[in-house]
Amino acid sequence: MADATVYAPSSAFAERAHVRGMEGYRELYRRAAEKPEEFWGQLAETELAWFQKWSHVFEWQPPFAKWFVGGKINASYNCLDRHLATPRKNKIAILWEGEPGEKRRITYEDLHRLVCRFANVLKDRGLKTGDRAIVYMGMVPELPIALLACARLGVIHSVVFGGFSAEALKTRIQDLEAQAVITADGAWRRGKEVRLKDAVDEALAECPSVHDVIVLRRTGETVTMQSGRDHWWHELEAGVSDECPAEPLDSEQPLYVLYTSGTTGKPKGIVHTTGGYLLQAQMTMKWVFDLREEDVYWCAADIGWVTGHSYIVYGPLAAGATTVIYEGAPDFPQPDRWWRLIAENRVNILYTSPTAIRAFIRQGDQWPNAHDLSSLRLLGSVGEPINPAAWEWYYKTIGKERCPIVDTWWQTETGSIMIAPMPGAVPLKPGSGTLPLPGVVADIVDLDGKPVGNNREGFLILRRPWPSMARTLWRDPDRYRQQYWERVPGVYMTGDAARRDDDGYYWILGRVDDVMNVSGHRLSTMELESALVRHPAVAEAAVVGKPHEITGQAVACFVTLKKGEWNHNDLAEDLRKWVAKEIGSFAKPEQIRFTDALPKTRSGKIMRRLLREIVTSNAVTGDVTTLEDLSVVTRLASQHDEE
Ligand code: 7RM
Repeated sequence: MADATVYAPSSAFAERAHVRGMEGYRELYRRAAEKPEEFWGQLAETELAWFQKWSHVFEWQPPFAKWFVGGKINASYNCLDRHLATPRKNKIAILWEGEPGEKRRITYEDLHRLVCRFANVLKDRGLKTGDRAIVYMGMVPELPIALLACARLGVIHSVVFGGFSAEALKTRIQDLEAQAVITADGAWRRGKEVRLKDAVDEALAECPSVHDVIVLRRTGETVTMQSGRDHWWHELEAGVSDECPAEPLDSEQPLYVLYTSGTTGKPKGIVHTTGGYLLQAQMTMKWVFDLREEDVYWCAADIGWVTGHSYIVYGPLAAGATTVIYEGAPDFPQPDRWWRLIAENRVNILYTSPTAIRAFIRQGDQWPNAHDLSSLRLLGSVGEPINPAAWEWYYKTIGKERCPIVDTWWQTETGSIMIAPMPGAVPLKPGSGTLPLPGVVADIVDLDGKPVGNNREGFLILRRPWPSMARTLWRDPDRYRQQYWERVPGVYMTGDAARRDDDGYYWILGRVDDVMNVSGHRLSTMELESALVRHPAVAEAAVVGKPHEITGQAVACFVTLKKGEWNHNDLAEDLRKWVAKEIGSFAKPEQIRFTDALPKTRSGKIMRRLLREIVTSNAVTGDVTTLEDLSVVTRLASQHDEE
């Protein structure tokens, strides 16, 4: 992998970039490494607006960090108010398109007014600093409006992705002991209504902490409203003022809690605070997306995931960008919806996931090819390692070989991008997140915490605390310590396996539990999957280890195919040989199963844990609340019975 093709920044791109050439990158990196407090302190001063300056930049009682201690700040103020005194006042902040086709263009001034009004609604319901509000909505402008209104008052928000079930919603409301739920009657997805309010009603049967439910009318379908508890957004908003001053909050005031699945059934409530989070979200917008004032920027994630928090809402708005939000499915009404949206709005930056890219590849090039994508100048990838075939397709078919691809490695816990190229500075290698950003001190270690050096696989760790790091797990500091900081004392354990090449580039191999050992050979699921999807018949593949008497583990593959007529028996044999050829005969799959879909989380990550259970015991026992479509698992398990 180390000698993969290298794509240096074009001179046209580099000339206009914020950070130019490797010298530009190295200089920033060196300054952050040598004097981190000075580096971040200076940026906080010049890049953010504070009500009161901090007394010191950083306090570290491992593993608990504080940034900009004593400083007073407000995230909503930084995303809105401070832009109103500049030419950004009339710039489009949110460019929204509903799935049925409605368009809304909301300027910074409009957004400020809408946020103030909704903050007044929250105030009228008695919500105050430190209270918790669950936000369970589709991708409508009122979702970021709700977040920014909470942030204005210091109400801690927790977005629950609109695709989660009532059960998953309930456990999150209970864990957070939320006082309020902000929701909608429903959301549009592939032409059908997702019945959000029904799910809220079901969840709330066992959530005594909730005293208010605020319901946006989006789909207009009938819902039940419980009197005293449930209120329509538009009715509460009717009488309120357009003015609502932003509260000067402590820099360490929790901004949000976002639940993410861990290794146990109980989701972890990742806590992010205000000053440090906002600073690093905003800085990475500039460094990684090379954001320019005139850009139309589109992060196509859902705001229910951390990517949406940092790179649809807080990062872009703090940086004064135009951020695109699309409500619905990528293939509705046709598989060219995204490409149409890019062409019509002259989108300059597109940030999406490998899983979305592979789905587009499967649909065929005719869909993007029918549209003018020449406005694009930068592409981004996030969520999982991007396999070279998907990278090449994204680069050629979408970027027309003009646009750098920034492969961004980070986690819910890190709050912002940690490893990614600065596109005007760092040459790309497909499949690598390249180099750590300023302030990020990464390394690869063995189980004893000893650095493994270059070209060896090991655990990816981060040695130094950074401003946007998670501060703790909601009401569970012990689990926070154990999970991330104890396996190798004093360093942050990411849970990912990785390798660094001789150029210092990081290659993420996937979660630690996605790495298998076959006959003493370490094999990453990523390497195998990547080999499989290079085969012309394969659309997507998921690989897991299956316990094996002799080799320790054997390779089991789940494969979805491109459209066409295939003989499954011949193809399975063909794929076995293919893998043997691509990687080596030790990697030859023992089992290949064809399926019409893979079990994925709602953010598109393949749930290999479930596949492991299926190949091991043919039953699924663990937590499946993060799964998008449960029937996939049922079909896979019953398919085995027939064999
Ligand atoms: C942003 C996000 C985090 C996990 C992480 C990795 C994987 C994310 C990349 C990646 C390889 C990437 N947050 N991951 N980005 N692996 N290359 N560019 O996804 O908390 O939901 O997931 O996702 O395993 O630990 S997350």
